[in-house]
Amino acid sequence: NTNSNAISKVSAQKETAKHKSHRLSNEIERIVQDHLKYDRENVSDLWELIHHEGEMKVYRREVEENGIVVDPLKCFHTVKGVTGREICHYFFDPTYRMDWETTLDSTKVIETLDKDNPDTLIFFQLHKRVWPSAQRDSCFWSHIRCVSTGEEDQPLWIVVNYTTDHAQAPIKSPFVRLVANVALTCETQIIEPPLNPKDIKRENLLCKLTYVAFVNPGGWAPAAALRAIAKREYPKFLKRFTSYVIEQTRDQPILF
Ligand code: H13
Repeated sequence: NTNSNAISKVSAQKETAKHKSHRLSNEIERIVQDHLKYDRENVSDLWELIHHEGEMKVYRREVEENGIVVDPLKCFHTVKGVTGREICHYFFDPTYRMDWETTLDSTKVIETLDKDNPDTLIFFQLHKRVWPSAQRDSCFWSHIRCVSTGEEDQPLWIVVNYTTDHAQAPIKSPFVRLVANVALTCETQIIEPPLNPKDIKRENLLCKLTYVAFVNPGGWAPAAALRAIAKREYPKFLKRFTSYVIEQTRDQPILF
């Protein structure tokens, strides 16, 4: 299967770390480092808790730019029985996208930046018209990465989705282009670690997930409706997506 092939390639690269650079390398580096630096920080009192359900907390700041709602969103969640790598894998890989996404009409990979190291894909997506006003589309690079921390610790896994232009995805009316900077960061914790790491079971896994989204609707849309949609859809996405990953990995060997 081409997909698991791509995954093993991404992980193999984590050992050698000899990546070819390409036209987006510098931008990706800068955006990924920004997310690694800030996303896991706790929220200040400028953030409003808009949804709290079990371990899930969804915060937002109400921000408008020229009358357009661009509310930053930040979510913390804890998921049992899965690793950060597994969560990031299911979020990044297009094979599974339509299984858990409920806000898309379609998704398409229009470029793989480095075929020897498929850690960066360019997506073109058509969003469902849950958006009031015109239908939205998006074109973004999506990058997955494993970041080593201390010797003892499990590595962090991160996926960043960031709007980009592409010749194969021109902006065509009546569609309005969404502009986004989204990151999913995951940290695996081993609870009550058995003496032998080989004995780690899914019940010993806890994954700390942070999801940050800066989305500009790209054109005017009614503020109240947009905020109501965001309040409903982000928690729904987090629940559905994390349940999906738990379901998919349940009887699979643990992917660290
Ligand atoms: O992150 C999510 N999905 C990604 C994979 O399909 C794509 C996403 C992205 C969105 C827009 C542009 C580029 C990338 O990262 C899950 C998204 C859940 C969305 C819930 C809908 C909320 C509507 C909020 C409206 C605010 C303007």
